[in-house]
This record gives sequence, C-alpha cells and structure tokens, in this order.
Amino acid sequence: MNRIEVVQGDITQQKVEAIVNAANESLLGGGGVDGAIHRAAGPQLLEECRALGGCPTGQCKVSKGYRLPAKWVIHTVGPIWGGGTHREAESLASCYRNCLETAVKNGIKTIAFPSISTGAYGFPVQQAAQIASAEIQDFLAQDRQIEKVRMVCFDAPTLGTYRTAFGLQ
Ligand code: AR6
Repeated sequence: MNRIEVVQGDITQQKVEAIVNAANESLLGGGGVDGAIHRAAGPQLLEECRALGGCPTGQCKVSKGYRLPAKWVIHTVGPIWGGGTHREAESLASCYRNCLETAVKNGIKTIAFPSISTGAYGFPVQQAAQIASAEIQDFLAQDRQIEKVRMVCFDAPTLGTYRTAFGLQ
C-alpha cells in the first residue's frame, strides 16, 4: 500500500485526522496557510493557540481543529530562508520529523502537510521538496502506525516539484 500522496489542493479542506500549519513562532496567526487555517477553523483556534505560548523554529505544537474537517492541527514553524547558511535545511527537516513523531504520540494515522517555509519564508521549493521527501520516507520506513501522509501543494508548479522529489510522475 502506498502511504504517501502528493496532490494539489487547499490544506484546510483535507479530510485527514491532522493537518500541519506552517506557522510562525508566536502561533498567533498570519497569512498564507496559517491565515487560511485560522479562518476555516474559527476563533476558538486562536484562543487555544494563545495558551500554547509560542513555538521555536523546527518544533511543533498540537491544537484541536475546531470547524476544520481535520480533528487536529499540528502547528510547526519552518525556518526563514537566509541564504542556506543558517541551518535552514536542518530546521526544515526537523519540522517534518517532529510533526510525524507528534502525530504518532497522539494516535494520529492520517496527516496532511503543506509546503512548509516556501511561501512567505522564502525557502527554495526544490530543496524543500527534497527535504520533505527524505524525511517523510525515512520516517515511514521505521513506523507502522501512520497510514497516510498527504503533501498538499497549492499551485501546479509546486505540485510538479514535489511529485518529482517524491519520485512520482
Ligand atoms: N493550502 C495549501 N497550501 C497553501 C495554502 C492553502 N490554503 N495557502 C498557501 N499555501 P506560507 P511559510 C502554500 O507563506 O513560507 C504566515 O504568515 C503557499 O503557496 O503559508 O512557511 C505564517 O504566520 C506556499 O507554497 O508559509 C508565517 O509568518 C506554502 O503554502 C509565515 O507565513 C507555504 O507558504 C510562514 O511562511
């Protein structure tokens, strides 16, 4: 059974147990994926996020999904691209790894990721896609709980880049 899907779509519409938010360290909302998730989940999400006390880059925190189809939101903070010499690759890899570990700890079997850091944070898409592919595949190779990891790309060029990185055509 193939446990990885790479699709084009809107992360807020995904019928999976958990969606990942590309948040910032405040966890108090923003634009892009973060704005879309807060709009779709409703004001209770911000209320819960206020109590989470922020989140360092590369790590993640869990909240409920409120009005979203997903029961959970795993908020992670990707690195801001600074040219590649500030451990951006390591931070992005740890976002994917920590979200998957957190999913397992919470009994989650289906999870959807957006393209973390490649919007407002400026991480080059091709390198980000390779990191996502490597981390997700390494994780699934040693895990038996997660049944589905769905990469949800917003636009066609991003979709093409991720499909290539995941070896799908
Ligand atoms: N569903 C799926 N992907 C989306 C959606 C959506 N609804 N909306 C945008 N994308 P970004 P970042 C794509 O900027 O780079 C926020 O203000 C988008 O086209 O959302 O990690 C936070 O609060 C791009 O490919 O996240 C932070 O301050 C990808 O999602 C900062 O932006 C990521 O773009 C985080 O920046």
